[in-house]
Amino acid sequence: MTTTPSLKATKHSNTTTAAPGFLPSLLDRIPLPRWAIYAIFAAGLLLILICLICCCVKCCCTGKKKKKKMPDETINMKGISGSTTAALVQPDAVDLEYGGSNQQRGKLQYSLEFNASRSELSVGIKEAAALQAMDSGGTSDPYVKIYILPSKSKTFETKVFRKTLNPVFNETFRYPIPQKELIESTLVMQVYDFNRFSKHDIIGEIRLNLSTVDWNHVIEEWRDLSEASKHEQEHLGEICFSLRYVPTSSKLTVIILEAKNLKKMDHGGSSDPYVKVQLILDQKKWKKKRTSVKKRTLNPYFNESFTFEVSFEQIQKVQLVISVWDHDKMSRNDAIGKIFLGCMATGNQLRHWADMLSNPRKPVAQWHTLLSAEQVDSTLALKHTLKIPFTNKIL
Ligand SMILES: *[C@@H]1O[C@H](CO)[C@@H](O)[C@H](O)[C@H]1NC(C)=O
Ligand SMILES: *[C@@H]1O[C@H](CO)[C@@H](O)[C@H](O)[C@H]1NC(C)=O
Ligand SMILES: *[C@@H]1O[C@H](CO)[C@@H](O)[C@H](O)[C@H]1NC(C)=O
Ligand SMILES: *[C@@H]1O[C@H](CO)[C@@H](O)[C@H](O)[C@H]1NC(C)=O
Ligand SMILES: [Ca+2]
Ligand SMILES: [Ca+2]
Repeated sequence: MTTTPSLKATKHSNTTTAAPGFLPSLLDRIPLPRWAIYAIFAAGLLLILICLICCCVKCCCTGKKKKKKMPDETINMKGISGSTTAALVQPDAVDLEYGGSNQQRGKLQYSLEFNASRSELSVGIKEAAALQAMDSGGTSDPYVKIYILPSKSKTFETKVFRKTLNPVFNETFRYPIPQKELIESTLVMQVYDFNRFSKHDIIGEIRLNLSTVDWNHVIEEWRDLSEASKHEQEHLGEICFSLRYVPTSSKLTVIILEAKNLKKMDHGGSSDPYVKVQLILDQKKWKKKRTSVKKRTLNPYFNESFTFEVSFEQIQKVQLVISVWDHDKMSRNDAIGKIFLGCMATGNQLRHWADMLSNPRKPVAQWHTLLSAEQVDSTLALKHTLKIPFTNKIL
């Protein structure tokens, strides 16, 4: 222990004595004692050493940080682009706080254009972002329903996007409407969450007073979804049925399973429902069958099966119309609600039809929300009248 300082001291003295004449003469001219100069020199070296160490440590640390950060960033990017929603689903502390403090429904980007010479309104449903999660997995299966009030005659639906909160719909719908009527109308765009085995949940909606829109320009904008107004949604009920198509035997089988929450049509606060299954081919009523009547219930269970002969060529053109009616002994039967399926259908109805076609021989069951009979009839009529301009556009 005691030997080491003496050794150091001798080494020091050796180096100083061995130094050439120039350095000592320089040191002599500095008005400080030698030991002080050495101390300053040593301190300088130490400072440089500390700086070097610091730099090394900093480099290593930021390197590690960068490596750690990279995956985070890629996850965030994926979440934003919407290709993987898993990142958004992770119950992050920040997300939970955000969701809890204000109920974010999300926002929708749409476009509006009115062609006065054609008397045609084009509604573009572009995309939605940061939609509220409605399913247990922390996602939704969004689609958009579009209609115009007060006529409420034509309802369009976009395709359903599975398990995403940022769907890119990119669909355009055209309404033939005179300008006079247009400026007295309200456009309603509602975002729903699709559920195969239960009622579809509304995420939010946008109502646009079309009298306040500047029609000289094409409008394209984002807007936050607001809560759907309950009073105006006429609830007609839901129906569940399964579809099965066997191409080899040309057999289309429709099983009417059940309906629920049907609208009350009778004075007693109930209805006597039955279901009509109808096929339309080349705009003509082609085939028709119906279930038995279930007395005084709003949630009837049918489980009745109907089979039709439909060739593979006909299945591409046929339209299946399912309607629920209230039976009345004393007066005319009233339609409660209606929907149609086929290659010209949209939204959930088209999805069900496509599922049936892509799963030959397998029964595919799905719930559907009933629409008003007038609405469906006019949509069917509209499809026919618009068929020619649509094909022209594609060509
Ligand atoms: C409106 O439609 C007509 C007829 O199809 C077309 O010639 C015209 O370019 C359209 N106008 C606008 C502003 O898109
Ligand atoms: C949206 O549709 C248009 C026309 O079909 C197409 O040109 C465009 O690439 C689509 N955009 C996206 C983001 O899919
Ligand atoms: C739409 O806006 C106009 C002008 O602000 C107003 O007179 C009209 O009542 C509004 N219509 C609806 C349905 O809110
Ligand atoms: C529905 O009908 C089918 C065929 O008639 C029968 O096999 C099935 O058990 C019925 N299901 C229920 C739940 O009643
Ligand atoms: Ca869902
Ligand atoms: Ca009745």
